[in-house]
Amino acid sequence: MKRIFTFFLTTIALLSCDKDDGSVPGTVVPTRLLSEVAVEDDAELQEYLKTHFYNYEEFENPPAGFDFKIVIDTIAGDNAGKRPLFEDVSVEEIMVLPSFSFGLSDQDDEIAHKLYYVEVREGQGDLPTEGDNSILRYEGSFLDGTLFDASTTPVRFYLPNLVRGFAEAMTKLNIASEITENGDGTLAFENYGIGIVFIPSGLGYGNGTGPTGNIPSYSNLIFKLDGLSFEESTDFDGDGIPSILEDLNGDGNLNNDNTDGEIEQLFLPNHRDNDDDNDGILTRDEIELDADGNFVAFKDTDGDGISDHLDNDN
Ligand SMILES: [Ca+2]
Ligand SMILES: [Ca+2]
Ligand SMILES: [Ca+2]
Ligand SMILES: [Ca+2]
Repeated sequence: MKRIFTFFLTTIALLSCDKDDGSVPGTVVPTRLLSEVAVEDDAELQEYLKTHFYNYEEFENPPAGFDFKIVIDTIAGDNAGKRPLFEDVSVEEIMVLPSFSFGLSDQDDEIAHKLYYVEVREGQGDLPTEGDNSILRYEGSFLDGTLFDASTTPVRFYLPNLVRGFAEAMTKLNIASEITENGDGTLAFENYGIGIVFIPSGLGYGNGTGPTGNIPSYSNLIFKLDGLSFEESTDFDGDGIPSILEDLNGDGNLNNDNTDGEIEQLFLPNHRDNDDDNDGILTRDEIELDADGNFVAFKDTDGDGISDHLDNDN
């Protein structure tokens, strides 16, 4: 069970649609204690944030023709007086269970991780949830500035398929206030959110090496993000329940809610499962939907406090 789980998580942790076919297989390194790695990662991230700045002056007073791209540089020389990123970041603490997230079977304690992010420009549209399809542009690099992945054209990602730090950052970025068609099939986005996130390895690929094997184990990652649009109430498994409502424990991680995990032989958390309690009745036939098939309410026919679609004896 655990092995399938780990394999699956690794497989779905894809970030890029356009894989580099010349990728080299990842180098296997001995697994380490996440409790130790997390402390080292946070020290490294804090050091980085205290010694680097972004082009905040350009974002505050955009010069003519400014492209609204984030540029990071070290605080030194002519830039000695710049404001460090450390003063700009917001912090979110996220718990990670190493046995679950990375298949580290000997590590069953949740480890606190800090995600650092800056909303460089606030979007004027709505906010996606952790369960939505997000339309975005991104650029991923290591702390030394080396680029490892990017998409300069809009891509659509189902957030639960992504590494946790990336997905969580997207839920901080309001999308565009207006989206128009350019007439050539491409879209123009007005007033979208622009941000940057600094991800410790435990909210990234951990001991893994990324979808194309080009990320060294235990790498801290930086992503520059444009939050362009999202699909509200995305229902990934088509069972009538928006994915975000399948996050039963409400921790923002949709992959750790699996009602029938004990009987099911496959890794199918509820947001990927169209028969959540494995009772042979499809979830969409155990909930209340309107005439258009949109979610209305859960049902509890036998009044035991468990919704029918999660109740395998009802
Ligand atoms: Ca669903
Ligand atoms: Ca959850
Ligand atoms: Ca489901
Ligand atoms: Ca049922």
